[in-house]
Amino acid sequence: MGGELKDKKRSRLKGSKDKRGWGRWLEFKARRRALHPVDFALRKFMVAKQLLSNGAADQISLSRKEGWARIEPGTLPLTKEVVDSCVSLFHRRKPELEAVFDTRASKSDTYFYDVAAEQGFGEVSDLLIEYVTQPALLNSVIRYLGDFPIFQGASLYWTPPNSKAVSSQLWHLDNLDSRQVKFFLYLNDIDKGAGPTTILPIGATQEVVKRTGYDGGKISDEEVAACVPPENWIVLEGPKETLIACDTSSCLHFGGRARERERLFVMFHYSTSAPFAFEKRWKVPARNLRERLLFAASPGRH
Ligand SMILES: O=C(O)CCC(=O)C(=O)O
Ligand SMILES: [Fe+2]
Repeated sequence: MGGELKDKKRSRLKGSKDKRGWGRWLEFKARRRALHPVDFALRKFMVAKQLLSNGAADQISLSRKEGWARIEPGTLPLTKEVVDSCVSLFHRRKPELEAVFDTRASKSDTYFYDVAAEQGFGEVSDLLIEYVTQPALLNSVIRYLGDFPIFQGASLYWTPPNSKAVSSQLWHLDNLDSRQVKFFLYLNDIDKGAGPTTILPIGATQEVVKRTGYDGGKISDEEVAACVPPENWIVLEGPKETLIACDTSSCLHFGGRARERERLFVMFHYSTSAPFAFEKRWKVPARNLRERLLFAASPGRH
């Protein structure tokens, strides 16, 4: 039995041990920061400047204790505009997506599709940039991360009804960073039948990690339920225009078990700066220092 348990655990770990653990992260970040002193200083300056000049604009309260927040429709400026534009983009692209989806359907890891994967966000791009850089949103990210973040990108995810239980349809933690903020903006009403994202807050996650020895990869419903009963799982159902913020590196989560209806949402996320300083260069040219740091982009419009 011991061997069986070990094997099971090993298959879950898959070499992820090196990527986890606070000690390793702190060491890694300290090294990255030492390698990029100018970037580090600029980011510290921007945190202070951004929060001092725009503190009052905060509209999202993302607690470091819980690690997640629900932002109701009508709260954050530009939400409706982004939702309407992305829904139109989806409908324009849907005919070609269905063909792509058919060719991928036999692959077991396919249950959702990034509508912006090949052609980006097209004419919605400028609006989206405005949305993801607005102080009302950015300030909560800065406060949560304690750093001027790096924008890690945006996707427009379509989950057709499916009967799969693979990949991120299973409980897991993301391993992009020791801490990150991921947003899910709902483009349709997402109820149980549409496979809502389901999470555990930080405290409950830590309990599961402690009791199961989880150290990366996927973990079964049964293992999670043995620590936290399903009635305490947070099922993030919500109407169109709901915005969810979640630290998916610190909160166990899954989603996409859309058994009855399709699900459509925009996902965008921010990491701390240290692991990525100036290594990632977005196609978006920066108009100012804020965008340059946020997108780790080159200065200048062209
Ligand atoms: O499909 C979902 O709701 C969760 C996706 C996920 O695991 C992620 O974006 O990190
Ligand atoms: Fe995830």
